Amino acid sequence: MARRIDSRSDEDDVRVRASRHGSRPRTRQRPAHEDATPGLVVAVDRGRMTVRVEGPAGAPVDVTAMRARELGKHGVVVGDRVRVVGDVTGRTDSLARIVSIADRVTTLRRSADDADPTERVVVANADQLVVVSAVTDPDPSVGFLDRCLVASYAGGLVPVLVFTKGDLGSPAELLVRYAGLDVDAVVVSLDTPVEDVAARLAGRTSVLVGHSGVGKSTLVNRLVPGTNRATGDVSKVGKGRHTSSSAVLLDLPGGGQIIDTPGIRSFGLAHVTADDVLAASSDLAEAALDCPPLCGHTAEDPECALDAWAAAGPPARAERLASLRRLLGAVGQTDPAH
Ligand SMILES: Nc1nc2c(ncn2[C@@H]2O[C@H](COP(=O)(O)OP(=O)(O)OP(=O)(O)O)[C@@H](O)[C@H]2O)c(=O)[nH]1
Ligand SMILES: [Mg+2]
Repeated sequence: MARRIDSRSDEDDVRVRASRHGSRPRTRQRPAHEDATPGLVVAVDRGRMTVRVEGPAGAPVDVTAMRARELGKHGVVVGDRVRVVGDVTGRTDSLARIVSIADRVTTLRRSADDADPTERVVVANADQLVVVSAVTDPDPSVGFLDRCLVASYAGGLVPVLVFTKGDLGSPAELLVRYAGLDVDAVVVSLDTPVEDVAARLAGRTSVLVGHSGVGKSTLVNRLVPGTNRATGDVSKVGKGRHTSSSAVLLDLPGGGQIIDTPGIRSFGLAHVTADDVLAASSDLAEAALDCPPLCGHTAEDPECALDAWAAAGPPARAERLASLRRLLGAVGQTDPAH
């Protein structure tokens, strides 16, 4: 098939317009910014981004940047790989412009709440979602944990559960609840080392999510020595107080990166389907090919092929299916009470 190839370059595409100030060539498309500097968004704070670029000596330099108008409505989140132009020295009061955003490899999304089911991107390009829950203080919300796991599968991230405050209570009930899923779970407390967590984070980009006060920033401070993320008083949680107010990416000493995020109360899944979740498990996704169209894969779906899949294997399969169906119960919800 013949294809028309448009060989004009951006520079050819120039309109000349007379103005009060004389004629000035105007490009319809902006230059391609081939000389733009690549960088990684490590923080976003009210429209101002911190972009980490490689400085002249090869050392990382943090540059403050804004979105260029040509990005349109495309948002920029922590973890985005971008290109910046302008002042990339990182000097005080310098400002660069983000002119392009690379396609995201993974996208952790959540919908805000019932009144506003708009999808929000939490972070980009993370490969692991660390779902943090305290054993107690604040009390765990298993519904919330389930929804985080669903978002993780739907967004292409590998989930890990971290139960904090093991010094204040027993994690046994939580561990039993999630044993049927193929999810790694770690228990931490202030009086034990964080090596187990560090080992799971090495070489990966992980994002921490969880309710306010569960100990995300406390964990980050322990994992990245020299970091001083503010940590808060749990008694103030629930009164509109979040200790951390924006997401921040930090380098881990053992390689890899960790992203601390502000506590969230809910994890709406308005845009997730049962098949998005199943897609994360190749064996289940394959078994589900025999399901009728639009099968929701729940126990109430009469011809769901996953029942036959479970019956044909060892008892662990039935347990896994039951766990998965519990998670699927959260699919399609915007802002459940908990
Ligand atoms: N006893 C005990 N307290 C902990 C543990 N981890 C964190 N804390 C305390 O829990 C409180 C809240 O910790 P933060 O690290 O601020 O919690 P966060 O998840 O970052 O909260 P937000 O930033 O609001 O989302 C602080 O007082 C911590 O000292 C733990 O393992 N055991
Ligand atoms: Mg915090």
